[in-house]
Amino acid sequence: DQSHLAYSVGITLDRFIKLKQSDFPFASGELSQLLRDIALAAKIVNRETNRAGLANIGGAFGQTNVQGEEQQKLDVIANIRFMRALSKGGEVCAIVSEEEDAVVDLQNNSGKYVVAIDPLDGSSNIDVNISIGTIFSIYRRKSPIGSPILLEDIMQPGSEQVAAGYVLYGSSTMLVYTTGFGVNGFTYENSLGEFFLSHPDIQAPKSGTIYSINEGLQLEWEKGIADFVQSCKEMKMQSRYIGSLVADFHRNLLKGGIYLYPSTLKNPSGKLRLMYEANALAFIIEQAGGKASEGKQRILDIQPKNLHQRTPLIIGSVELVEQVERMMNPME
Ligand code: AHM
Ligand code: MG
Repeated sequence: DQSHLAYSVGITLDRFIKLKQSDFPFASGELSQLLRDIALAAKIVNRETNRAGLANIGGAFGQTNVQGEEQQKLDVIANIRFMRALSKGGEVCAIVSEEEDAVVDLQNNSGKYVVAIDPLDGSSNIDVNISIGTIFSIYRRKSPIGSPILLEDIMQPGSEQVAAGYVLYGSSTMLVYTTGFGVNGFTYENSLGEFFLSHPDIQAPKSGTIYSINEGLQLEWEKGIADFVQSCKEMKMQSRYIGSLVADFHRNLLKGGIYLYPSTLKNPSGKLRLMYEANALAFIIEQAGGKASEGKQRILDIQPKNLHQRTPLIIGSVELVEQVERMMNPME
């Protein structure tokens, strides 16, 4: 088994990034450094996540602990850690984060990259010890280096991503990323403090038997979605839904399946955010041979209009996503 071999040979994330640096058209090392900055913040968040129960940092934001220090929720801590890593690193000029209302302009005009990030997704799972994740997208700025950032640097469609990835804080912690040359996964080895290549060149199965959707919202779905889920049941597929996007996505990526967060009556654009949830996973699934759609359109082709805009997300094995698209658009 190839992945086991790579693991036992021990290719660390740092070494892998270095080996792959020549893949980049502008191989000056900044993107490599940026990926390493993200990996470092991920290690810190992993540590905080692991001791969340012990350190009593799973509690509500705003409370103070016995030392009188402000107690912070883990998603706030994660945001601070990633913000710090990205701003100290020097490669980034602006950040869009789920935890920040506005664009964070780092006032670093020499930074080449813009990062969109959900520092800790699946927040409802934090307090109950279920997998959570970090999701990130990296774009090259459009405006000239050395000048102040412009709106066009920020509002780029997902097709412009130069790299994207996620960290899954699960039964193991993993970092999975792409720079547009396939998808590779790394597993964190706690005692060594390193990510090791464990899942080289991940390929999404063309089809699968898993479907993941919040069925509690069934009465709010449009007909195509309801028809698809009914067909999953008729085929006796497996229903699996953690309610933690990274974890649901990761399982389906490896095993074959589909994740859906469709439009509902209450939320016509669904729940998930285009810029820091959907786009990164869409880039990854396409790089792995799968597909991501909002029903009609490719996720990566959506031109964002505002930072926190939502999009329906149908993502996973190519044959299953295409089946949903056909059921949602029966006249075409
Ligand atoms: P969050 O950004 O507030 O954590 O919400 C995103 C999460 C995803 O991880 C998950 O897939 C989805 O919300 C679950 O939503 P629901 O509880 O409506 O099924
Ligand atoms: Mg989120």
